[in-house]
Amino acid sequence: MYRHYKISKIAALIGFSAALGGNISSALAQDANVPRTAFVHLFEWPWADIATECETVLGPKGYSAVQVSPPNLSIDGSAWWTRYQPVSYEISGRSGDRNAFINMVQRCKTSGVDIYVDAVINHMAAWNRDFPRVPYSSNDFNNCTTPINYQNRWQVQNCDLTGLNDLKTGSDYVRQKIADYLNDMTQIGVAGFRIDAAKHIPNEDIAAIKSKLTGSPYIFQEVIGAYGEPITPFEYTGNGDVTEFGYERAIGDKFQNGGINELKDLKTWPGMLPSDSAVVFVANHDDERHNEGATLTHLDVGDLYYIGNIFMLAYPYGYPKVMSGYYFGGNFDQGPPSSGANFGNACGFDGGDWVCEHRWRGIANMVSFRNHTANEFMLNNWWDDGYNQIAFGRGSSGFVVINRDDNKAINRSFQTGMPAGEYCDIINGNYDEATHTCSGPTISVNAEGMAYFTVNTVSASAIHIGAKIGGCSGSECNPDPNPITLEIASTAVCLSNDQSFTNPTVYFWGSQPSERVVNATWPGESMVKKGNYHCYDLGAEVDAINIIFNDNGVNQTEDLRMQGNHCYDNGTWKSLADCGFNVTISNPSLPVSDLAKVCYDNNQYFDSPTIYYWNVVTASGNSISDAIWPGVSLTQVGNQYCHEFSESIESINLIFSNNGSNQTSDLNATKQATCYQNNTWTALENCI
Ligand code: ARE
Ligand code: CA
Repeated sequence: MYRHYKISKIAALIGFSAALGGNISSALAQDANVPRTAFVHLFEWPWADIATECETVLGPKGYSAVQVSPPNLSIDGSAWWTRYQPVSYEISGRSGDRNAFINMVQRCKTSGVDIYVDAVINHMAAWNRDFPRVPYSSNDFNNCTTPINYQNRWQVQNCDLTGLNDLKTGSDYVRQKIADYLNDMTQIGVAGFRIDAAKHIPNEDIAAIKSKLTGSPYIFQEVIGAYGEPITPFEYTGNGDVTEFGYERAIGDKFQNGGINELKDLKTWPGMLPSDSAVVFVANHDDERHNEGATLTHLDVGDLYYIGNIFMLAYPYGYPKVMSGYYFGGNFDQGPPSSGANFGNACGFDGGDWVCEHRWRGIANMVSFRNHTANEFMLNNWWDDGYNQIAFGRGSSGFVVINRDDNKAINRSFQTGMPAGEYCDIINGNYDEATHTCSGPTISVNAEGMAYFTVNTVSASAIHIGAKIGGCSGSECNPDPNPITLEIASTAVCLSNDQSFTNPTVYFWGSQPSERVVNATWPGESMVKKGNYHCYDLGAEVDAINIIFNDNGVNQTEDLRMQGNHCYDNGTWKSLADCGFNVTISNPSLPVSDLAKVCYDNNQYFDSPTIYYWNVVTASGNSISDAIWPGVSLTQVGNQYCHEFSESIESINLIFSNNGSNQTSDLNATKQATCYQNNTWTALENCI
């Protein structure tokens, strides 16, 4: 839903070409009909510098937006982090004054680029609790100064974060002051907000602030998901997008330590946010300083960081943010260079102090790749060498080859899925949109979609439909939203249309575990058209099931057995993802197994959720003895807290409590409904 908003932003850009001033070569400009789907964090950049950058680089290269550093008044000091210590909501600070800020917002907008403000609203500066310029006084703050234990939900949200005065975001006065600040930004033309330290604000407080906002700004929340912590990123998706730190960690691990082939299914790894709720990044301003080693950053030797960014921009998951900072020579506190990259200083590749990752050719051009492939938000034609060499397609719109190997070049042909023609290798050359020519090497795709790539160690090649030599023509320029970008439940079974059935029908029987799915009656259930496939949702996860596809009782396939892979494509079983579907799993981390799991959403926010049970009736008749009060502690699984019994249960009496205090009333679960969510029992599969 949020992704949709960003893509529909194109409407707002009509007239963009006409609005291009004399200082931009329209040859470079991205077509106004192409969506903008990736943004950049210009960390600590001055407003005047950002305005110029929008006009000369970001607009033409197709960036959607810039995340800017907190614009409001903060404590004095040269360290970068002073800006995370607000003293007022007036716009004033190191990057410039209010007028310069307004000027930037307008000029960026004219260039097709939005501004997202980093909104520091969880706290004020670490000094006395008196901020007359808002005004806030001691009454407007929470009163917990003990260091935060991240295992304790209450402390995370109510205690001072490293000494920063924690605002009472539960109070209407505070919420209104924050909303007034954000509305002032919106009125200036700011299009979105990063909610800093969102984990430290209860999600309902953010919702309450959001309800006071004018317009419909884009919102993404900084919530660092961490194993074992009670507060999860999932809690915040109702308010807007959320940062997916699991993605940053995965990229850091696989690109640094090897095994990037394992990133193929990254978007479905347990615990990952749904794609349309996730903001993804290779590094952020905190981790490039403090998490070097685990995070891929510009400090990495060689081009790992470069190709990691190329992967991010090619891989169909989340809303990518390119980090763009400055060199700090090991001094983690060091503030920014005293002049901007366009005003006296320069980018690193020109000998300056700003890193300017967003201008690196392969990164800047991959933004265009992502934009031009947005209609086909899918992954196909995957290839890997089993370790550090990968290649994949984005429908018929783009293809990328990434070589992370230190010793071995790639020299081979790939099925690209793309229309025949000559394409600019946008990692190694620039495409000129006006003349449809390429400044570097080209790749030729033959009539069968095959193309030969030579890719050296730790480098990449990429081609896309928007960078075809001579220009693309007709529908190939704008392929229909690929059918296979359709969402599908992980419990569905799909059939390709090569059978030419008029009324595709699926007959099924003998599910394992038995009883998970009731046998169909011949000829079975009719299947619904999904792009090039027909699908039927079995409604439950099965380990295996027998299947016959038929034409409403007429032509039929032989007896098939579906086990693991759910898409019957041209005579072979493939995964739904390999058929290109965007697979939705209600909660990827809640595996359905024969073992009975009882789960609780902990909507009472217990610190130590515990289950006490008695009268357990098992399917086998074996007895399970009653728990001893207050029972056993629950284990966090995704958004739920669960207890797994050693065997299937039929029914059970239980009480959830906070390790003995604040207990629920006596509850009873049945085998059909073992998840207690929003105070009602539901099937485990329905729990989110
Ligand atoms: C500075 C000094 C401190 C001093 C404090 C008050 O460095 O020594 O105590 O001022 O005087 C940034 C800097 C901080 C800086 C702060 C204010 O990083 O060093 O403190 O500005 O000037 C947690 C939060 C997460 C937060 C990270 C850094 O959950 O929200 O810590 N990230 C954002 C920004 C930061 C910013 C702030 C919040 C504050 O991105 O740049 O701080 O506005 C586990 C947990 C995480 C936790 C992480 C680190 O992984 O799961 O939740 O992140 O540990 O503690
Ligand atoms: Ca708080």
